[in-house]
Amino acid sequence: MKDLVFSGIQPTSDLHLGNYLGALKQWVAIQHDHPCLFCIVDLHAITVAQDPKMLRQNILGVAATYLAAGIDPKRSHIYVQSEVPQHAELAWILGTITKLGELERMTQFKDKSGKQGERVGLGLFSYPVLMAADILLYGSTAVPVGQDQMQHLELARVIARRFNERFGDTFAIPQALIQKIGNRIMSLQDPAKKMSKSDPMEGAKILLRDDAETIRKKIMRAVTDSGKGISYDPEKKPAVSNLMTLYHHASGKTMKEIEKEFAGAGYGDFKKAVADAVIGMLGPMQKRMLEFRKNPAELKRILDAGRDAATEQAEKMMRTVRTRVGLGRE
Ligand code: AQP
Repeated sequence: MKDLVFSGIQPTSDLHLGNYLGALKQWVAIQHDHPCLFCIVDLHAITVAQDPKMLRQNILGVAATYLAAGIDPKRSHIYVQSEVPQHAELAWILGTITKLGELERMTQFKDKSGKQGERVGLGLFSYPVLMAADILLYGSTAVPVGQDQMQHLELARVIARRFNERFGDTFAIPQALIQKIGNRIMSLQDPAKKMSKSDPMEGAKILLRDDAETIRKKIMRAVTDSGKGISYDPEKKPAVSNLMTLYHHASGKTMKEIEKEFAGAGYGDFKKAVADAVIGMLGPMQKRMLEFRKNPAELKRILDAGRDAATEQAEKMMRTVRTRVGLGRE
């Protein structure tokens, strides 16, 4: 049987190149061989304070980005998480079998709660339980993720097994789909940190909507490593290796080919080539993004259809879950 694929992105702001290379690009390829659900995870987004008006705009922006990147709504369902309330219902149930210690170990919680201090909410703590619910609700067996989400996916597997042992075989155990190169695109200003939507440093990330001039400026100003030479070594040359990863994805060339192409070249020439390639890769997508944003009726039709299809599948699973757990009445 073909794997059912589930994945999602938080509409916390405009998406960046890390989201594209670590998630969207993979999704576009996968959808040709697998049934897919691609969610805009707005319930996850509110685990960090959001401006309500901006959140609504970002939801539509992310939907338009999915489509512009090449997600085909005839093949895959695109929908908004909060419009399928079964996600939150299952998260509550799974929360009752998740241990506090398991959640305390999550690095994303430690990172994000550190930034929020006393204001840190319960939602941020239980974020991985909602993510487990997202995946298990549809019996998804394959979840494309970047490196940063691997720990959460591992916890989803633990929770699924625990539920199955306690209440009978209900959930498929999901596997991560992780690509070799590009699963962790790093900040252009600090190659020790991943490129992240919430990074306040503008130059750290390339937004998918950045114009050619902005992309060029950000890449030309990207930090490089000490020493010379363009060689792929994420340990010793993390900044250059990160730029090589962008070039690899944008040009389709292997790391060996890139090293050969720039043998003896300086960082300046290399960065120019990276900028040209990234601009070339994003250009057509940006045009499509604008077209979808200008056509709200089409966007609405796609999201409505996605919501209806997802709800039907989710409710089927929830009927089984409620019965197994003994909730409600017969
Ligand atoms: N830097 C990255 N490199 C590769 N993949 C990445 N992803 C995110 N950053 C990178 C992948 O994008 C998908 C969606 O992520 P998300 O928006 O749900 O949450 P996130 O991982 O927390 O993304 P950000 O950009 O860092 O957002 P903020 O700053 O809001 O937390 C996931 O598949 C993720 O792996």
